[in-house]
Amino acid sequence: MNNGVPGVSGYQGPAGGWGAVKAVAASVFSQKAVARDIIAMFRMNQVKGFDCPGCAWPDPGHRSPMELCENGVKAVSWETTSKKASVEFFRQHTVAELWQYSDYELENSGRLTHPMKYDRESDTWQPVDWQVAFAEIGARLRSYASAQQVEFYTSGRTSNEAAFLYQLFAREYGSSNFPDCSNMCHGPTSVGLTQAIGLGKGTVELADFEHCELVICIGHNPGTNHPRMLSTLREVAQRGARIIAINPLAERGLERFSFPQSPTDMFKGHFTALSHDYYQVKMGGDASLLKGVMKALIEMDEARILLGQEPCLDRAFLVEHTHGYQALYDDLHRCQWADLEQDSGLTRSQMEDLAYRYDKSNATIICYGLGITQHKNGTENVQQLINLLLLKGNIGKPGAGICPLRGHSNVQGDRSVGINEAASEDFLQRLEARFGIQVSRENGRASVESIRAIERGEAKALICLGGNLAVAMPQPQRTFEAMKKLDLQVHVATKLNRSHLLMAQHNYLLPALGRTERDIQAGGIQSVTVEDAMSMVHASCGALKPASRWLKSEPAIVAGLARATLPDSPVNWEALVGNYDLIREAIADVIPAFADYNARIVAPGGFRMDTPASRREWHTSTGKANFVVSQRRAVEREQQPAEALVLATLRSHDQYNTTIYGMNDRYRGISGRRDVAFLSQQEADARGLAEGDVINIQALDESGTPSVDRAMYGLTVVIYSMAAGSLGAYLPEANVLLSLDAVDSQSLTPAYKSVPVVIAKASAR
Ligand SMILES: Nc1nc2c(c(=O)[nH]1)N[C@H]1C(S)=C(S)[C@@H](COP(=O)(O)OP(=O)(O)OC[C@H]3O[C@@H](n4cnc5c(=O)[nH]c(N)nc54)[C@H](O)[C@@H]3O)O[C@H]1N2
Ligand SMILES: Nc1nc2c(c(=O)[nH]1)N[C@H]1C(S)=C(S)[C@@H](COP(=O)(O)OP(=O)(O)OC[C@H]3O[C@@H](n4cnc5c(=O)[nH]c(N)nc54)[C@H](O)[C@@H]3O)O[C@H]1N2
Ligand SMILES: [Mo]
Repeated sequence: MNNGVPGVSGYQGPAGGWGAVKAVAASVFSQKAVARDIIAMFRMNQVKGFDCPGCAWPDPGHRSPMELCENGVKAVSWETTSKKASVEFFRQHTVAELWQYSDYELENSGRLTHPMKYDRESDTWQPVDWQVAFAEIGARLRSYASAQQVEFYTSGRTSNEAAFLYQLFAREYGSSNFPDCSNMCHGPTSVGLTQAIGLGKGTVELADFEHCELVICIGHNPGTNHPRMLSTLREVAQRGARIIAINPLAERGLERFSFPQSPTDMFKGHFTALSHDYYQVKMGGDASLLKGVMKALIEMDEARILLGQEPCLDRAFLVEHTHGYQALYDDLHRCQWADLEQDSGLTRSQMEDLAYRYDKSNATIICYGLGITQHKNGTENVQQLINLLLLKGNIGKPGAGICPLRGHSNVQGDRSVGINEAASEDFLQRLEARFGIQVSRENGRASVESIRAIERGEAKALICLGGNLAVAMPQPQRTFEAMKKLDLQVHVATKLNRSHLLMAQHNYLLPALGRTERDIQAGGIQSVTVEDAMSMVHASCGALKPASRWLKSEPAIVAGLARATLPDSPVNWEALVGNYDLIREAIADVIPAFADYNARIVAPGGFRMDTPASRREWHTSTGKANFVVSQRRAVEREQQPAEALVLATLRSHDQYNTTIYGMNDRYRGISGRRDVAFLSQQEADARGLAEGDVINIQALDESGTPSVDRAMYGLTVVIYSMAAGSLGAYLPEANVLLSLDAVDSQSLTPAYKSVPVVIAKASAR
């Protein structure tokens, strides 16, 4: 609705459609990337091209002539931009000046072109020779009392080859600290699925979507974050299978979709209705909702048995393949409907409807994202999804299974090749044997622990292979201050961001080739490999001329750092970087799942990593798939005052994590601004608020007391179709409301989607 509030107009169209085409053109135009982009787009996600840096959704086997999507184009045009953050640019702007730029302006200054070193006296970044930078960083790294004082961060765009070399370097040096962006999104997936089914990844492949009868989309927003998934959902819907969405917000990408590559959709205004049922669960209410659905399913099962009808549960599967059913049954029996209703914000009859729909399907896929994982009970949430699937034997059969929607395009691959702060003994032994080195057996630190160690002064140095760690973490008030205490900070990056402006004693900014760019080493042109969210590993080969002749590839930068830090290293870093086939051979030697790596990536589409749970092989403590009982009621509502809301931090349609492409959020009807808070009509009415009113938000501490420090001022209320009890605001701006101590107790993933807050109308200004 348009209430005359500037930039808030609502959105009536389907996802995709002409809006997507217009946004594509605008993005390419604003980055002045036209000619280069056209070639790049055609190569993206085509058999011989490069992998789209946008998201981890897999490529269809049957490729459309141009497998691209709006947000993939934004990611590519943002990388292939002709804008440059050149030596001249840095000469003209002090770091203090750059700090005043918005996150959008920082990245919009363009590609980094030259290795830089911070000069404190002039407060500027100054060019430095690569070899000098390597030698100085190496000398500093050798100067620390313990290698465990150094943190090695990875952001998930890094290829398997770069990530493998990176962890090899860090481990040979003596560190096991691998904070990783997966700690911030799918930590609960790695931990929860491993305990439950013995595989920390999804079990489905793309072909399963051709056979499923029901897809449940819970806690993810594919229209923005995995737009190519909409074509898959469209096919599912057109084939007559059902799609159920569970999300506090009405997200357009889950409701209806007009396929930009279908002439009928585009010219006749057709769209496909995607979800058939939409359940607006309260933020943080999923575990209770899922318990309610399971309770209803079991009650229905018992009634059917009494009536001599076909039961709901797959008993043969339960007996042969699962462990812990009785404990789950007892727990569900004890649960009170009133509690489940209060915590989930849905009625008993809605949960029963869901159970009924679920029961009718013979093959169900559950897709989920950060709405499930980024909570204090994220791991338990993931396990409730598995419980639900197990009850009807929905794992390890065609058209069924669990499908976590991973984040960065290679976040899953980075984990597979050894970015792991608690690596297995088997892996470490093989690594030692292969390279003739010795590595630490100490468990290292994940992201939140790294920041805390930096804050305490225990960690002295931070190396970042990509990303924007300081901005991506909760509570910048603490994180930013911590970073400035470091002795050494090294950022390997393509674009300037705020993490690069938090000055330690010694700072280096090393520019890397992007995925679209040609990578030529001693052995000729190189390709890298990545693993998508469905465990398919495939090659990616950049074709474009690099943004500057000073750029180095990530593997070359890692090898340069390693050689300078470890002059006596027995690893032949130079040979590995000269020919990435040799890196892949080494990966195959160390990790059996990568056997015949080089041969297998030649096949069109690559190969699938082994996923034992998909064939009902359970590598768990019990040898079976484990039911896990969720122990807590909804996230801490009891301790909080009645007027508290649960805030989730949201991505707009125009951003990639901390990279802000533009100020619009088209599918939520917002244009030209980001200073908004989404609220339901019901909560607004209860507080006497109307759309356009300006509010302040205060986070609540554990005891329910409003925090003075964790507060945000002057946000404009947008009335949105969303669950009561919930509030939405954009990341990273709303990170000031988060706490570095509010994390999932098992995986330590920050609770970015459940911050207890109170709101108040701002006094007239
Ligand atoms: N264009 C684009 N693509 C991206 C990214 C990007 O920023 N931009 N980021 C990439 C990365 S790193 C990741 S991890 C993925 C993230 O992809 P998603 O998992 O889709 O992440 P989010 O956009 O944070 O939002 C998740 C959804 O969860 C809902 N939600 C919030 N709280 C709850 C809750 O308590 N319960 C339920 N059921 N739902 C809830 C929100 O309304 C929102 O629709 O996308 C990747 N792809
Ligand atoms: N409040 C809140 N905070 C969140 C989240 C949330 O939902 N809510 N989500 C979290 C999630 S899921 C994630 S994954 C993290 C993201 O955390 P990060 O991965 O650390 O952050 P990004 O914003 O993806 O990183 C962007 C930077 O990566 C660099 N870059 C881009 N491409 C390349 C490349 O090819 N090579 C190299 N070396 N560098 C490159 C550029 O310099 C760019 O500035 O944020 C987390 N933060
Ligand atoms: Mo992520």
